Amino acid sequence: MAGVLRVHVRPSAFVLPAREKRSFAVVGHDPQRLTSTETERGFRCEAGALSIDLVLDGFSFLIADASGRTLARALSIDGDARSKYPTPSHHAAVEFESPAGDAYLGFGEKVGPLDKRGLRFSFWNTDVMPHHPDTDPLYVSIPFFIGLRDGVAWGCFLDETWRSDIDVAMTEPDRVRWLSHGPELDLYFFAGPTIADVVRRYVALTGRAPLPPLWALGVQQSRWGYETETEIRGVVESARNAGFPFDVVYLDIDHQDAYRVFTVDRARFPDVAGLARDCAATGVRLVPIIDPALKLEDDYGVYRRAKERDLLVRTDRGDTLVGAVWPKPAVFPDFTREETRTFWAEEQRAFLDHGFAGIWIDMNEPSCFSVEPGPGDLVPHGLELREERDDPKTLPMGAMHGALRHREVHNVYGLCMAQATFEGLQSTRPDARPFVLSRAGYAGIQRYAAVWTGDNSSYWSHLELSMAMMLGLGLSGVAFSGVDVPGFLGAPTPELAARWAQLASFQPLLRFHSAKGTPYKEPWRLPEPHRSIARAACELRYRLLPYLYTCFEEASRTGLPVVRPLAMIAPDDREALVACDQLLLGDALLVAPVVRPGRTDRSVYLPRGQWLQWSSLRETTTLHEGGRRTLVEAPLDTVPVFLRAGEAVPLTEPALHTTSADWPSLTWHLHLAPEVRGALYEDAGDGHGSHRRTMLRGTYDGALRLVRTIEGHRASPREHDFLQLHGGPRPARVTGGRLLDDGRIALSGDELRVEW
Ligand code: MIG
Repeated sequence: MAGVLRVHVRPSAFVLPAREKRSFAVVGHDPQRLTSTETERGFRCEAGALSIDLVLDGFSFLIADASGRTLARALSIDGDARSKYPTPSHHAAVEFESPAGDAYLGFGEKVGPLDKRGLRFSFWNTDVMPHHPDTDPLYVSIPFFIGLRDGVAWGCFLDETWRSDIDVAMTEPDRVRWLSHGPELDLYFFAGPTIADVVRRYVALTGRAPLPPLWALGVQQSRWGYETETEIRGVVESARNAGFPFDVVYLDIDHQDAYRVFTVDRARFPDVAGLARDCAATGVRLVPIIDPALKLEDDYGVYRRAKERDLLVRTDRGDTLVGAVWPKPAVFPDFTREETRTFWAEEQRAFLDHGFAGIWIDMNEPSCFSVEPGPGDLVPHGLELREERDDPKTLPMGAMHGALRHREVHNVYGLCMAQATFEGLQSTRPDARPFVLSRAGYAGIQRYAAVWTGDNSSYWSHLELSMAMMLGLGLSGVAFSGVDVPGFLGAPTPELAARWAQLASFQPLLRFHSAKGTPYKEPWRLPEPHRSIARAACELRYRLLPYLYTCFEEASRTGLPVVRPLAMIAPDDREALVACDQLLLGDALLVAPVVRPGRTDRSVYLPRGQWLQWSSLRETTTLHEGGRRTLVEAPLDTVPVFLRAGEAVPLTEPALHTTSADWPSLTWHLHLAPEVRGALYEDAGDGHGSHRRTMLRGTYDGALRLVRTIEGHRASPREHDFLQLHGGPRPARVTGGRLLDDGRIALSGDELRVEW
């Protein structure tokens, strides 16, 4: 692929024989033709937009782009391998030069600010509850980062599923050191020059996210645990009675019969199919949780069949590994094998017949509370398998997935389970788009699932942190992400819950979720005025869906994230880089929610250009010149939002739930500027049928000339789109449309001219 260069190094090749590489992440690498020439100290290879200069004494290399600009300089590669029973121990590391001022973004699901310089992280999927603003590692591992030097971006992906540790100029201020616990380094470098270029290339390599069904972008309601069918009916009824729009209710582990996955407890849920039907009648879908571990019990069919077909993870000795999670004792399907994924899809098929719309997968790091008879005993002669870096909450490092050790495939267990779940949904219902929500993942997880950031807490600090986390995920290919609103653990004040709902309406995945033992956190249970504020936030979400859905369609085509850091439009602006308590939604909207208690104003950094204040998407008010900080009013019922100059954002009317993405009513909100543009993608909201893409393009120089082009064969359900102009006086004359009393223009043709 042009602009992508793979460097595969085996520093310990003299000890370990080469194995054929099986990548779990890479789906789209077509190697470029390399031309190589000798240089004084080594040789130089050129491929597409990138070149690499290798220095052979001591081994280092330099990556440059087509214009000769140095992107990365690897100062050293080192490695070590020793044979040690039962697996050899090894490591391989690369060290990059890191001049002061270089920034590092991405890294998948990580805490901390957007720029991770000065921090240190590990890639090792981990179930942590509770986690804190400095907890690392968490559930998802995406060993990828974007380097930023003087506004020019490059990318680096270490496609190693082993644990790896990266020191981002923390220990040594001018070095980035990345150490994998595997024997080799399979590195991909990506050319910029923009952040978007790097993300697009990374996503082309690791796979695009499919467009989710529209309903998955609606409000989702969850709690561990709604324990009975009656309770779920009550949830739906009280939400509807309180006028709260929503699309999804989740069933957490309490729906299962004694924690046997793919079963339903008949005493507490006597008629799930009936429940699903009744929910559907009010526009609500059911999404149950599925954990990977199977209860070891001979009369449990799923276990029996998995065992008979030899699909379970084994111990080092070769017998079935037995652990304990919610089901005790429990065994673990080996999702790294295709036959296990096929088996899973078959088991899931019957379960889906209850009328479930999607699947939520949890505990797939995998989480394992304890192992029988104890990891130390798994190895004969008292040899210890546990290592210093061992993780007590997962499988033993030496456990076997086919011929591979757990320590090598641990990080892809969740990805492979997501693949099984996704492909199962796809084969069961070829006419529907799958929706899978996963807790764990590895690079490429976007192909199969949305990701939520696990067990956060109802703290203001977690509300603030959620933005940098979603931004990091988005830059790492995961556009569809969300955090539990208003925090899984703990008890939010009504103020925190209201503020959280305000940010959440702009989150790619909007799910209310809370933990057993915490107070009920459904937004309609809030006292006034917080309840109305939360309801307004949910309504805003439904108004926003035409724009949001268009952003998702773009993400599925290009890989660009839905929520984006300011750095994407202002890569050489330090202030924009550090402002990660605010975000961009697509190209057009900047959202700066209040994330501190008691505040009724908000300091916002606006990048260069003009921004029209459009708080809570109500009226547009002040026009702000960017490139500086501004203090704006943000009383409790207000979330500061800004519309970027020249952008047109399509909105619809609030609704109680989604239906299709053929919006019955649609208004474009355009911020007048010399060049204007807007986009809208519409289709049935699910399935693989026809679509219609509307593009607005135009100029404004006292008069506005706007051209609308439509692509795709889908007919529009509307007679008119409306256009609302912002940032100018009331128009005097309109051709190609009709000026209405409320100041909007009903568009009648594909060419519009407005004069003042
Ligand atoms: O050990 O299924 O992160 O969202 O509600 C806890 C119960 C297991 C952890 C998930 C959380 C879910 C909970 N699960």
